[in-house]
Amino acid sequence: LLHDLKKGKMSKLFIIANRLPVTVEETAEGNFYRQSSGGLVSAISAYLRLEDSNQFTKKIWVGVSECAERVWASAESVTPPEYDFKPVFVPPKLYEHYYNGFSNSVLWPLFHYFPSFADYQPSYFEGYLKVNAKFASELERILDPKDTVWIHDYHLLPLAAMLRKKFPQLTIGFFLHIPFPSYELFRVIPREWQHELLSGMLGADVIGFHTEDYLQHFLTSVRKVIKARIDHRTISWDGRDIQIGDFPIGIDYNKFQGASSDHGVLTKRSEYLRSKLDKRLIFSVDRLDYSKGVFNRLKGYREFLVQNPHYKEKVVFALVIVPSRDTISKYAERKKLIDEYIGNFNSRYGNINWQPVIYQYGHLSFEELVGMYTACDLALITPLRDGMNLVAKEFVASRRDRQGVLVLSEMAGAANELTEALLINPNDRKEIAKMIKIGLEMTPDEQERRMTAMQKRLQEYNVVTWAKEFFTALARISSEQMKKEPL
Ligand code: GDG
Repeated sequence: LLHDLKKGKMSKLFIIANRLPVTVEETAEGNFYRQSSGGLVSAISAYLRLEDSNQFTKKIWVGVSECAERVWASAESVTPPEYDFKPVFVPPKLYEHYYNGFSNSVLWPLFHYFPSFADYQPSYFEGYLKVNAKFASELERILDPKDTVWIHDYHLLPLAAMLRKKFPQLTIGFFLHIPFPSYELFRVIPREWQHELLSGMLGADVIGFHTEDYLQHFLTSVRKVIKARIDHRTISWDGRDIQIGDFPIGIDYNKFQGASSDHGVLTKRSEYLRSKLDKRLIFSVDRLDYSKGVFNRLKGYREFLVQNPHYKEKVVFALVIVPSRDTISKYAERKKLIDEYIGNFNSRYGNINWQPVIYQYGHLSFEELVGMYTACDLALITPLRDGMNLVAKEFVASRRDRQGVLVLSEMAGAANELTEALLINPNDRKEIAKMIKIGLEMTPDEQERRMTAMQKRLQEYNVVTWAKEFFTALARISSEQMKKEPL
């Protein structure tokens, strides 16, 4: 009790992520906040809307603003948000080095096992540290030592240690949304940087990963690079104990189950069902990213058509690619290659009446997304590497009819939980082809059996369970830490 009193119950929660969950839209009527989408934003906003997060006196999301300070200041809120925003303004050149540079041209490719795509420019790393220091100095002005800070993702690996220096008592959690790679990959980063990144993460009290494998890889790197003492899931470093845990991120299950009977979703669903006529429908949606395995997917589908010519004109593959990071050359090049590949595919395998691939390069509205999840016969999700993959979980949660088949790459974190999916190796196009056929021919009873098992798991371990488990671990360690301090 004394420790509770000492810490006080009036704690604010700071969510710290690269981007804010809103963008400011400039219109003739004025500037308005608009909610943005993406894996991290969907998960954290779902938690912040819930009762459980009201244990904090205030909830503040801190992230880089996509617009200039002047535009931000002139924006009006359309719907009152459940939490506050604290924008961090970063000059464009510096942001370029931090975001397109170190975050997405070093850490992202390396952590997704694309070492040849990494570009180790010292200026990128300098920019990365500078932006992290900028976050730290902005936070120092508004933080109280009894607050709780939850830092997210690979853009902010050094931040926990920067904050720890200023606030030794602060409760800090860190969660990594992408894989942590094997030490053999991590060690290719210049040694000094390795040390800075790992010791940066160790500034937190709890460090969370999606899977046990990522956690083990991290421990190996800490053992080799930092030489800290490790006892099972506790690291002792710099006079403190740090807890490591696997917390597979969940989704807002009820939102997706409920959405399948929304008027807007049902309208979209019937539109899609009408336009596919008597054809079977395969669906996929992801950001334009080399880690998502779009070519492997298309090659697997082509193999399926070659091996099963009687499916020609009886199946269509709706492939949606959402623009992402298009100012990075590796991403822009990929867009061109995909366009060409699909053009060739359709002209060689299709005819005047039928296109085997329907391709959209653009964002779907929520109604279109769930309309597609519920109209398709099969979701084809084939990343080469993926921290978790929320699309797979959302597809399963949307299927109130308990029909539909999920073909999922075993390289996605989600494969650990969605074991009733048809799991494939994304490099094995013959296996992809085989599973498409098995999936399209699966009996309704078998589809229902698999869907029911997966839905039960997703309903039990949803986004709230995920956040609660993380906060429970954080509360436990911060109270233990406090017991050690003199009263
Ligand atoms: C990172 C990790 C990890 C996508 N397209 C549209 C749309 N989305 C929404 C989906 C889903 C989210 O964006 C994508 O989440 P993913 O998990 O599939 O992928 P990343 O963006 O790479 O997320 C990933 C995640 O963080 C969470 O930890 O699972 O491994 O890479 O929610 O629904 N939403 C709408 N239209 C679209 O066109 N409305």
